[in-house]
Amino acid sequence: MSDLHKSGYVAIIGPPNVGKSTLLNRLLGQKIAIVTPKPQTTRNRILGILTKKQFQILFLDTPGIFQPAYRLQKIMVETATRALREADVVLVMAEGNREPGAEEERIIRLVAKTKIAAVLAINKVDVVRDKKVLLPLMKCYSQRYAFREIVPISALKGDGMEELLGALAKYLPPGPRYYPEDMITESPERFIAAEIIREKVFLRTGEEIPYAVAVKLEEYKERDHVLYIKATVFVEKDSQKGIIIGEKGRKLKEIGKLAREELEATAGKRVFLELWVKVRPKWRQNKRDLRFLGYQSLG
Ligand SMILES: Nc1nc2c(ncn2[C@@H]2O[C@H](COP(=O)(O)OP(=O)(O)O)[C@@H](O)[C@H]2O)c(=O)[nH]1
Ligand SMILES: [Mg+2]
Repeated sequence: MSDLHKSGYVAIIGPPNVGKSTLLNRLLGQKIAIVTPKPQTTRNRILGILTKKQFQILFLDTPGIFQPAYRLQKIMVETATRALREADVVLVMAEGNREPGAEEERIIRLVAKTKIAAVLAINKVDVVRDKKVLLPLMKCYSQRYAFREIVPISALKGDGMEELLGALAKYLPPGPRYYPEDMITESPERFIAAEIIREKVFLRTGEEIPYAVAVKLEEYKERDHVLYIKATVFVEKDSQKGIIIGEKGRKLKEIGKLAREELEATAGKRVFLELWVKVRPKWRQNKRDLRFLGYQSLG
């Protein structure tokens, strides 16, 4: 390995729904983080490892940064700000069809406090009709903060990925690989399975339901090339339980089918999925419930 090899942590930071998880999956060429059109999909810190000849980037996908209202949201925002503080390079994400507002300002202030090298990616340029607006927007951001580089991208289409990686690699510290080159993430398969189920709940329910949902894996075992997965979908109220189960259990069946299909594709084997719905009042506020469901304040 040459002396030039670089490696380090890149925290992906931004407001909810800007495309952080989409970008992580795109860069890795594999889905390790769930993505939905709804804000606050990601709740944990997710490590994605990208190994190239000259560098290894340890991406930290994070929940969005926003004003938290309840304990789960506080843990989410804490998780993001902590990843930000621990990073070697910060990748701030913004949207191409949005002027910087209060959310963006708040994030810029947090980044400024750390003094860590920051690269700005302006995402979703595929939906920016008039590309002429990008230049003034980039200028506007550069006046607000000394970003080392500003790169327009489309995480969805894969545009600007090489430019972005080049920009990030420039500011990585020299160092050896931290992880084996064939490793993509540290997330256990069980975690990803629970996340896939949660993603399908997010996609198939509206209003407040997604935010009141947590998924806990009860069983994950392989027998005769078949994966048996049993999971509980937790909600806060009976009414939410009713909506998720649906008329004659149709909604839950639909969620289960979507999840099973993706789990089978990911695992490359048949999956037998059993889903249960349980009510746990106010779990989003309760410390013990949150810990039980895998949401823990990192300090
Ligand atoms: N048009 C467009 N949509 C995108 C792009 N990147 C992400 N999205 C969409 O934005 C929504 C939120 O994406 P997600 O990755 O979950 O955002 P996160 O909350 O920042 O992690 C999803 O519906 C994505 O499909 C992009 O480059 N272009
Ligand atoms: Mg996300």
